[in-house]
Amino acid sequence: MKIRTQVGIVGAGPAGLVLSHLLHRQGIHSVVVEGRSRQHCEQRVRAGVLEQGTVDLLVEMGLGERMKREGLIHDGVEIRFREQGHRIDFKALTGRGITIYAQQEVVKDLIAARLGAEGEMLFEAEGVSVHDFDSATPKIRFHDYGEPSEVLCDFIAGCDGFHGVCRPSIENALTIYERVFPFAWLGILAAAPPSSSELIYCYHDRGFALHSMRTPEITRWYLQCAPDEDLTQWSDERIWEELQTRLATRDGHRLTEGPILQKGITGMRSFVAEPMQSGRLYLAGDAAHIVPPTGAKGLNLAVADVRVLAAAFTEFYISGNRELLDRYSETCLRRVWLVQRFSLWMTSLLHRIPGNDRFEEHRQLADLDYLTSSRAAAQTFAENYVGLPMS
Ligand code: RFL
Ligand code: PHB
Repeated sequence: MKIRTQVGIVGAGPAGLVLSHLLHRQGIHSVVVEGRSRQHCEQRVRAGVLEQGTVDLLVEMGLGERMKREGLIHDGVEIRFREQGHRIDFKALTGRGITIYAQQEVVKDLIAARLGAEGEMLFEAEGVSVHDFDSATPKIRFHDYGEPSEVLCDFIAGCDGFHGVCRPSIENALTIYERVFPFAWLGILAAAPPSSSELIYCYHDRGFALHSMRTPEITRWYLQCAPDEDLTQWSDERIWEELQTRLATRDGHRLTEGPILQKGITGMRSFVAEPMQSGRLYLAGDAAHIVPPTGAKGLNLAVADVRVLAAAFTEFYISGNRELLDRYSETCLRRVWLVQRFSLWMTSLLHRIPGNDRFEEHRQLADLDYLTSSRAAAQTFAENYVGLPMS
């Protein structure tokens, strides 16, 4: 099988799907090649926090209907430490808020929209590889249910996440900046209503904890743990006990518990590949950069990349002008590093860092004290959390 398209996209995560749909709306043809099944892509439990800019773009793309109905709008978050909560009021500080809507729901909406527009998506592609991106006809090769197949394109968008094949294919052209953290997150989904109307980021002697949610019936929780934590050692009872301990408040308020539906461990890493392009191959989203999840930025950053990339492809196909394409990496990396900075700051503010001495702990508590008592500090935090403007 041979397919000809304008933009060949590897990966049907948020980056690949948003790009494909943005291009479609500009009359640019694309084909998405995805290694996993549609069902797998639609059920992967990951992000939950959408910045206002991400929501606005999805609405503009005609994808807002279910998100507006089912998404939960939050005007602030709580920062909890020393058993006391402090609210940061995003609305008052920035005029903006965040929306809680699960990543897999965004992916479901995007796949439905692509299918509705007769978009070509090839799921369960095996042995995907990318070729000839230094020539005018790059190719994506794979096996489609056993049949050797090829997508011939003008450009390739590598939207295949951190473990994909696109970034390694241009490894020699890249400089890698990386930091791996000596802790991880144990995340659960529980059939229990939220214990508070907003997210709670909590610093505790025993480690970081986070209260989040998906719907009025489903909560999402995270606990700082060791990177090599053995999940089998974490019974449901132990998880709830640990959450109750770390999130305890002076007034004795208890969290609402419920059956645990899903458990997983997420490693923590900061990673940037520079530049985000080589020849006619462009990297976007987790394929190019990873942030630790503390700032809730990964998906939002992936969407910001492909917004820039779609505009650059549009400019090229309208006028033949490659200026925006040539500047793609430079344009994206400015935001990438600003978001790296914020995610790293939030991570080091809220986690127990192995090896830290008492001095460092006091400094961390002073940082938290300042954040929750100074309007200027809270405003800086809020401005970054709700999302920096798209420049
Ligand atoms: P994805 O979502 O990883 O999609 C990549 C797609 O490429 C496919 N693929 C391949 N296809 C073909 N051939 C190959 N060789 C391939 N290799 C991979 C994969 O199957 C997949 O379908 O990358 P993308 O699109 O760049 O999107 C990035 C986001 O998924 C990620 O940044 C976020 O989930 C990060 N993240 C969060 N981001 C937020 O903005 N807000 C949050 O609240 C938030 N919370 C989180 C998170 C990530 C987490 N984990 C599990 C890492 C919470 C967690 C726990
Ligand atoms: C989530 O709801 O999954 C979530 C919320 C906030 C974060 C990370 C993940 O910082």
